[in-house]
Amino acid sequence: MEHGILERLTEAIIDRQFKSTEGLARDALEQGLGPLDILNGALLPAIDVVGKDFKEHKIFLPELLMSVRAYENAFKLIQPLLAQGDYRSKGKIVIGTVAGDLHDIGKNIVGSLIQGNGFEIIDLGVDVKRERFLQAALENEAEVIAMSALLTTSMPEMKSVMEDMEKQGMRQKFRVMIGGAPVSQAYAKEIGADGYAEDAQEAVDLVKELVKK
Ligand code: B1M
Repeated sequence: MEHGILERLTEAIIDRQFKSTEGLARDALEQGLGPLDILNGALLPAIDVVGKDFKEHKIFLPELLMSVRAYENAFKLIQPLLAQGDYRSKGKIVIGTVAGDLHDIGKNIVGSLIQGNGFEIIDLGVDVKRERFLQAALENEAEVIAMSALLTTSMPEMKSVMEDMEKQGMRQKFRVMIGGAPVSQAYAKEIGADGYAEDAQEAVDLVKELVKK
């Protein structure tokens, strides 16, 4: 199996070559690599590097945005493949990034993998106002509300959604799961969520558990 292609794709994302990354991802697929090989072998390691460079002020927001665009050009090619799976819906999941937060790379991976495992995803996008989660879950008769947050400043929105559910007497109607870099199991417990997942695979396992209950 050709490994050079994953390294080239990783470097292209880090080097902000957003015009070449879709083609490189296509080449990787044509060489027989699977969507998860590409995600775990190139896309996520590249975001890790640019994330560290951003934190250490080696790159600034415009450069970070260009790397994200390079990532997205490759991800949009593999996303439908990640989401392919058993289409008899095992349950409906409403997912979104909480209000005040525009980060969606992790949320999109989590949503795609959950969908690929046979669940129906209702993706509300980013900066989702708190009332929208509950409204969408009711409209779609969803089993689970899944919230993502990447900012310490947006995390408290998760608690507000829980409080709104309580106030409206809807807490028992839906299972709630949360995730994102600053979120933790302890925080899930603190706000009364039903579960926390550290990464996309854990999120899939958690959804399966929650829907069983
Ligand atoms: Co921003 N950003 N960002 N950013 N950004 C972080 C999060 C930060 C840690 C960087 C830093 O300073 N070191 C920092 C937050 C600090 C904090 O609050 N503690 C930060 C900041 C400060 C900001 C801005 C304020 C910067 C500014 O404007 N000065 C601004 C805020 C904008 C806003 O949201 N209102 C901002 C903007 C941006 C971009 C737009 C440039 C871009 C986002 C683009 C996009 O998402 N479309 C961006 C990026 C890319 C990052 C970093 C570099 C990477 C995040 C990422 O996508 N990681 C990030 C630093 C870092 O994490 N190293 C950073 C890859 C992704 C696969 O991981 O999202 O953690 P993650 O998802 C994982 C798990 O967390 C989990 O599974 C996923 C897959 O394994 N998971 C779930 C996620 N959601 C889940 C939900 C679940 C279960 C699991 O169930 C529901």
